[in-house]
Amino acid sequence: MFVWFNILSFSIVVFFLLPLHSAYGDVSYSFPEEMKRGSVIGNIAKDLGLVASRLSARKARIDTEGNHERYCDINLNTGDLTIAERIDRDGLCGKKASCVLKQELVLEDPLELHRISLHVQDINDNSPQFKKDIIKMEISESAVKGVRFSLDEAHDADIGQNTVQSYTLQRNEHFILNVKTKSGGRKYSELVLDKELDREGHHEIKLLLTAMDGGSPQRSGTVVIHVTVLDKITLFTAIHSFSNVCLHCQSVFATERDRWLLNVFYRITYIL
Ligand SMILES: [Ca+2]
Ligand SMILES: [Ca+2]
Ligand SMILES: [Ca+2]
Repeated sequence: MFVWFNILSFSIVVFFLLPLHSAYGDVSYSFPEEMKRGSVIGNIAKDLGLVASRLSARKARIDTEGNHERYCDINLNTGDLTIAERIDRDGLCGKKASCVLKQELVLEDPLELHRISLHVQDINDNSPQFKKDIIKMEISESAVKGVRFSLDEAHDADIGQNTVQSYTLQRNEHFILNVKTKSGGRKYSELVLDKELDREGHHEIKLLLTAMDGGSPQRSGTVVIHVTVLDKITLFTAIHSFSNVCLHCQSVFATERDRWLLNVFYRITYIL
């Protein structure tokens, strides 16, 4: 009698506790972000071995874990799991390598719970962007070949190959581009002086810098680099130390053909 009583007690405990505390099975789906509302992710009734025609009678519904948004819905006639809300991986998971949303399938009669994991894959729906439309730089014409200038990094809300992979610089006479990678894999670029500047040749240079991602189709973003070429400090100093060699100075200014320096020269002449 003692043995039978214990077996009976155990059976009662199991019968009442199992449906309340345990999910019968979990299911997961992997699909791209930004699918249209109503798109079918999979057939959850089939995947869990449920009879689709009984879903309505069993009051099947999708629930969220905690206070999260309900991202999917169930078609009670077919058992299809469908998209209920826009799923933007970039906004929901940022730079995380994996983006998993948790939902639940609840059947009320009899009570049955199944956890659903939605693995959201990144698509290339963002272009690289620079913080500003223009990068302003001032470089002296005394800068030597090989000198480097760091440029602002472009950002892209996507991940992996869909984020910034390379930069290109518009072809020009004076600068080349050096692309570098930070420890986390982020890419940025440097402007490298390849041929020395001459203010009298060009006192302003405009270059187009393009950042590209590695997605398909590829997306890009641009910024204008505006370089102002500054005069050599030595010439500027020469004007200030101007004393009794005015004719010599005139020849220097004439050779330089520099409008700004000539203005200074005329002013000094007037004082004299
Ligand atoms: Ca997105
Ligand atoms: Ca992108
Ligand atoms: Ca994306």
